[in-house]
Amino acid sequence: MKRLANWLSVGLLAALVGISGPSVSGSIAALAQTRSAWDTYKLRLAILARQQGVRPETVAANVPGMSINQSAIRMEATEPGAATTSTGQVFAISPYLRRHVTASMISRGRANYYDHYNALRSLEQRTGVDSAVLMAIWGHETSYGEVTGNYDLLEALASLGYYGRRREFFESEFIAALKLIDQGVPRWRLKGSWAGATGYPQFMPSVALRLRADGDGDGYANIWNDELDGLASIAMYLRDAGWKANVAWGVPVRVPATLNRQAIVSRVIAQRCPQVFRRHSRWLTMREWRSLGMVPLGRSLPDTELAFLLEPDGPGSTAYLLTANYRAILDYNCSNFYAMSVGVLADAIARR
Ligand SMILES: [Ca+2]
Repeated sequence: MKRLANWLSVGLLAALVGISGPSVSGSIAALAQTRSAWDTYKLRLAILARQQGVRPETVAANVPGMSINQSAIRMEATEPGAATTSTGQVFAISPYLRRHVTASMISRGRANYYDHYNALRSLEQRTGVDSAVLMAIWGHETSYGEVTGNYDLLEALASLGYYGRRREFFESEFIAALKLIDQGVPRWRLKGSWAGATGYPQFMPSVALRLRADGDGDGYANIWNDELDGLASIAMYLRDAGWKANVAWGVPVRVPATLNRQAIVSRVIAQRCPQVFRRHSRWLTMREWRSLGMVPLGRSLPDTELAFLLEPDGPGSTAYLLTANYRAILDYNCSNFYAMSVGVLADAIARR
């Protein structure tokens, strides 16, 4: 307590009363000489938080006592960035599917699906989002609520901001986490992955602030231990990402040997994770795909529906025509393997 009071008296006070500008820079500089760099960084976070409207009580109760989380920093340091994996090499999807669409994932997904069947139906009516896909995302993100992460979110995010490789991103997520506390979420509940994804949907704090939803109608959007709230929040995310009601995420297709792949190359360069989108063909209607000789296997899509081709393992292996809803799943986690695996698991869960 003495340490906290001391800390507050020196620097955090400036943040609490909302001072900014040269006087604060001066106090940071003074702190840097007398205190650890971590203490100085916490002062920076406190000031940023106050500037962005976090309540002073929230800052005072949560920021000064934070410890650095070396484990989160190690994880971030060894994480291959999405951009650096862009080698053009095609990895086979089947081993990934074998790991992620296991018999256990399917049977536990089905059990959850039928446990919540009525609630999921009504959620589907309200949002238009396929509830088997919600279940499959919940399964992929947390193994149906079993693994939601034990990192203290504030400490993990602050440590990653301190480490600095993606400082701006982690600082804004740190402040969003403080805002969740402002909204009444207890600090102890803010646990998650080393990178700051939290709760059943594994939302980053800024996404939790914006999109968490109340699925069971009790007035609270508790994504941490209410399954229906978690599922409803995933539905909100997908709807926000452009989900179209009553359209399948995609269909497996047989590709004719005559297909001219050069003629269907997409010329759009995606802003976000271009190496993922580079593998998608351009959009054509299902009628156009059929006229090129594509044969949907199993269910189909309406003639007027737009779809693009993905051959995850290259020509000659299983191919898929994928819709806007596949893109919504990609928005959740920008990896073709992830989105394919969610789709395949969803189909297995819903199969009667
Ligand atoms: Ca609720």
